[in-house]
Amino acid sequence: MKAAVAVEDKIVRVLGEGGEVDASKDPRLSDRDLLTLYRAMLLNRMVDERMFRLQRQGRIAFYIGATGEEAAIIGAAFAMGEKDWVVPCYREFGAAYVRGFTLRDFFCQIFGNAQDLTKGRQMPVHIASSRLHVLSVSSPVGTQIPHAVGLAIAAKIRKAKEAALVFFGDGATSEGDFHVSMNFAGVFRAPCVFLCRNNQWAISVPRERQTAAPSIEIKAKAYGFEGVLVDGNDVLAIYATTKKAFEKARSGGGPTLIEAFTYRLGPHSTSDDPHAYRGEDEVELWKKKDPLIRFREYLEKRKLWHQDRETKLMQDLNEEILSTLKEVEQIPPPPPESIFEDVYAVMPWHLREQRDQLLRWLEERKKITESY
Ligand SMILES: Cc1ncc(C[n+]2csc(CCOP(=O)(O)OP(=O)(O)O)c2C)c(N)n1
Ligand SMILES: [Mg+2]
Repeated sequence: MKAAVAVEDKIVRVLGEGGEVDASKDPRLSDRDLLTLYRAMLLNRMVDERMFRLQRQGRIAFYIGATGEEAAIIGAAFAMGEKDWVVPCYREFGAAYVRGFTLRDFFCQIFGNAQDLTKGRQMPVHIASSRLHVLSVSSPVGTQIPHAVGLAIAAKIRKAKEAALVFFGDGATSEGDFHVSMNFAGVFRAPCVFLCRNNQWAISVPRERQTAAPSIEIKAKAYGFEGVLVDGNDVLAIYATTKKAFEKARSGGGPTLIEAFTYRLGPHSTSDDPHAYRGEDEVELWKKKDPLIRFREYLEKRKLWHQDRETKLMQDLNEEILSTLKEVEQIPPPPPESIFEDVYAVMPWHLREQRDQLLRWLEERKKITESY
């Protein structure tokens, strides 16, 4: 209970739970930007639903989504500049999407096919794009945090006006990587924005078991910089806070820790059944705070949205998802010999030998199968 009181006292919020706006904190995005944000959030939600179904049908191996956390992910990425870096955990497809990572690229990666930018060498959902300044997804908890600080320090050395945004969960704050990164960033004033998606759970471990502190953002104080607690289901509050943190980082003001107070509405991943460790009543309570509903209510109040537009957008997105899937599912896997590429600029003799051996074996196997 104590933690809940502390949260309500300091939380940054622009949109009330009924979608009413606090005009003094409104970041005043254009109508077009508001609708872009809503579209991205809804797409993210619908992709999650479709991918869970595909995994249950055995068409993909694994999926991990962002349901309930779309505002924290998409709102933060929307506040970045083109040259800034996003260093994702594993729920941040939406962040990559608003930077230009396409649905098609995402699906190619999940299927690990010949057009997957990561060439079928990564687990599903582990996207990366050097062109869009999206670092490779890190699954080992917290390992991406030092990478982000490194990027930020490198930008500072180059005197580039770039900053890094790193996403991680509440569970990651128990890792050493979190603490050394925060300390280093504080001492060297790294232009880095730390965004902790406090979704209340680290698989089956509740937030209370990660820290005895009343909040996560409070930890920034010990490292000598600012921490901000934000309503993670309020896309405008996340956008405004992240934008401010970026402006500060780029102008030499150092890092910020943003705690996005939110909730994972779905299972941890397709490999998880949350009924084993949390009650439905808690989930029902958070469903009422769904970031998509709150944002839609705001858009309706601004006369930018209504039920007909919602129905039409859902139909359009569904068609886009299904037609992209249909096309991507036809693409063959990468050629097996591609596993020997990309490590050396010039392939050394022993890899050439192994590659040729594999090709000969594949050719023989083909002949045997054809003779049946
Ligand atoms: C070092 C390490 N330990 C354990 C795991 C298994 N694991 C994967 S995700 C996860 C929970 C992470 O929780 P949190 O940081 O809160 O992120 P969330 O999944 O809630 O977004 C764990 C324990 C891992 N991937 N890496
Ligand atoms: Mg978590």
